[in-house]
Amino acid sequence: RAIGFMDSGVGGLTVVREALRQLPLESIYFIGDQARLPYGPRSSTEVRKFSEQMATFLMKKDIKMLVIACNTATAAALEDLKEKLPIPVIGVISPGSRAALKVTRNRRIGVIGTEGTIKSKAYETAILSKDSSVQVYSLACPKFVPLVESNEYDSPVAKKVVAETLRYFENKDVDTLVLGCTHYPLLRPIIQDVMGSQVKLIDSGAETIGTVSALLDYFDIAKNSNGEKSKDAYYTTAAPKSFNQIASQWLQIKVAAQKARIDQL
Ligand code: DGN
Repeated sequence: RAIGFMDSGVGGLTVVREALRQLPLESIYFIGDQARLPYGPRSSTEVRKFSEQMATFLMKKDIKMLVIACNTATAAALEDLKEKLPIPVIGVISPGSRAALKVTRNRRIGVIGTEGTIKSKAYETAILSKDSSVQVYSLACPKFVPLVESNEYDSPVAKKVVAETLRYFENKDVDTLVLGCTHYPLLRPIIQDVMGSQVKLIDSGAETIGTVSALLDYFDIAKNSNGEKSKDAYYTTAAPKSFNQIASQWLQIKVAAQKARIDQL
């Protein structure tokens, strides 16, 4: 059985990339809800509803574990899906928070994400509940997801937007920055450049796959270790052309996504 991944768009592929690297024998079913992105500005009730629809779609494909490869959806729907689904459900926020605490030395942590994620204070809550002595500086970056989705993530426009947006951190002296949106690792080289090499970037998606791996062992959900892997499948609710382009480039494999119609979710 496959591991299911869901996101509002191509961002979740940054988590899939880590899964392909760290768990090469696991099959992957991915769905991106590109027809309804961005999720960032939507209400949590709406994001919860869309997340449930995507989870139901993947459950019908018979998955053994669900990764909510989207911070916005994790903040809005993790608890709900954990309660409703009979399989383990993993979000990206807790692993990202743990990693930030492990890495920071001066105990000043920055978090960037969508409006939905930042408004929910999910990172602050997760970080401070583990260690209340750290300072957390959070910033919503609503311009970043559209840059990534339009395949502009290494363009001069992207450089300008990222530099302007992250100016907020100029006097915050953070030594660690959580990329609290799964789209942001595609902007990683630019973000690193703007923040300076002394700031450590946390890719919450990459951290999440470590948790997935541990859970596969813990629940003894047969890690596919017989050397065979069934075919991965990618779905998007929009026309697959742009998805395929970004996915093939980012994952370095040929991706031919199928269209999942919203009215069939
Ligand atoms: N990739 C999603 C996240 O991690 O929050 C959100 C992208 C969006 O729809 N704005």
